[in-house]
Amino acid sequence: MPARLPPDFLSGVIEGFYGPPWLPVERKDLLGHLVQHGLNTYFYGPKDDLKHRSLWRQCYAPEELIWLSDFVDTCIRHHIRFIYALAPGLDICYSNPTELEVLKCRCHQLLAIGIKTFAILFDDIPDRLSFSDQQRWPSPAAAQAHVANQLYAWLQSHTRETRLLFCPTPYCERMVQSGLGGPQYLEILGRELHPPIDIFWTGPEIISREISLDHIQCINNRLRRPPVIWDNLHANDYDSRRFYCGPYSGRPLELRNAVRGILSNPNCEFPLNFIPLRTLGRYLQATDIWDEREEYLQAMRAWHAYFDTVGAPIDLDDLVRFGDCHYLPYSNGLEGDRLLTLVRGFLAQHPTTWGGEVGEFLHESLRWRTFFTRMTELRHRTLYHALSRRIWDLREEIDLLARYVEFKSQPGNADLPFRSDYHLPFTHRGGIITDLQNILRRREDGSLAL
Ligand code: GDL
Repeated sequence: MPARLPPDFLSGVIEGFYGPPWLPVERKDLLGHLVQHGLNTYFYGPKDDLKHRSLWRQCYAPEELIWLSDFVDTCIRHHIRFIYALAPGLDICYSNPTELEVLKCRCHQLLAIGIKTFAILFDDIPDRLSFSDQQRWPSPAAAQAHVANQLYAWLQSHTRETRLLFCPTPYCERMVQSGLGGPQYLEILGRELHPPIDIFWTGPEIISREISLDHIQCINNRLRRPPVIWDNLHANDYDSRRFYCGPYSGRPLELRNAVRGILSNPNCEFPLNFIPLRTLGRYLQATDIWDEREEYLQAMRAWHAYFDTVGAPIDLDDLVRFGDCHYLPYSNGLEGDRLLTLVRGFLAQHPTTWGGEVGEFLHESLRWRTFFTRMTELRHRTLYHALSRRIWDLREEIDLLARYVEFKSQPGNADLPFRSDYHLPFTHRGGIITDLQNILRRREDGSLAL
């Protein structure tokens, strides 16, 4: 049976990451993808749009409203729900009534251009109330619920069709466990926030490998409503070396019926989100089986069409292998794992005992080299630019390993020190970030130590 999701189920994309917001032209492109993949929502909340967060009190100047208004119209034409998010939590004084008036004023301007759905976000903010707020509320949850309820009532008085979403300060289980937001945060919120207001939840973690049904049922009980999943599975703003093009995974199909929506906050680089969006759409429409690897391969076949070059064509298998090296936060794809196993396997042995795997690796490294050259010839330059750092990094490391293996394989070199003229100290893996990274090392049990 295909999933029968209620008409008000939210599915789509959150532009909610740190870093440069997407371009207006990319957002328009996104609408086509949303429609194509059967998704119905776009959420505007880029952390680094000043008027979304740091300058949340300031209305848009008329010239700034032009693109927004135009985009909202386009969303309406495509039957995509546009959600505008405000994040006042960095410095709001909950007990100052003027602050609520400012929020209303911001929404008033946005209502006037056709926006009906709003979100109020309290993520990534100080979790203690100021002295004056403490005189009025016992907890951040109570203060935040008060502001959101007031705003919701005001929005309702303007349009019955309004909807409000709320992002709590602890928005995953680990944050709750660590006491963020104070005792009983979720229970207070569940009790005090008007039931129709939706609450975002990212799962057990900020970046959740899995979100189980049991976990969501437990959250549902505490929030007294099913949450809307803010899914950071494909978000990459926390590590600029990585991006994720693996399939939507780690969420059972039953999850769809246990939540009020699933919205993905994906890679910062817009062109890298083809597979994340396609597989989310397919997951939401899937019948009783979700074969994530098969979905990935199908999606890769479709994405391959974007990889036309000015030279020789890019081989689909090579693209799959590259994608397997940029799969998901907690797992490589098959080919990524195979490469690691191959290289680690023979490098664990003394070079004089190396066998056929070395030849296999060197052959593969040549193939990688050709692939990297082909990628520089992509016609779709914004796609190439989004990939270029990752191509560069992978090329550097595979090339270094190949040089090492070639050197050590030469008679008499097995125990000699190896140096590469192309991977010199300071310019290869240089800089203070690398130096700092090398101070505390992660152990196998996840702890960090000197
Ligand atoms: C977060 C931020 C989000 C960011 C993501 C991944 C939420 C609710 N907030 O904590 O803006 O993109 O992690 O780094 O997820």
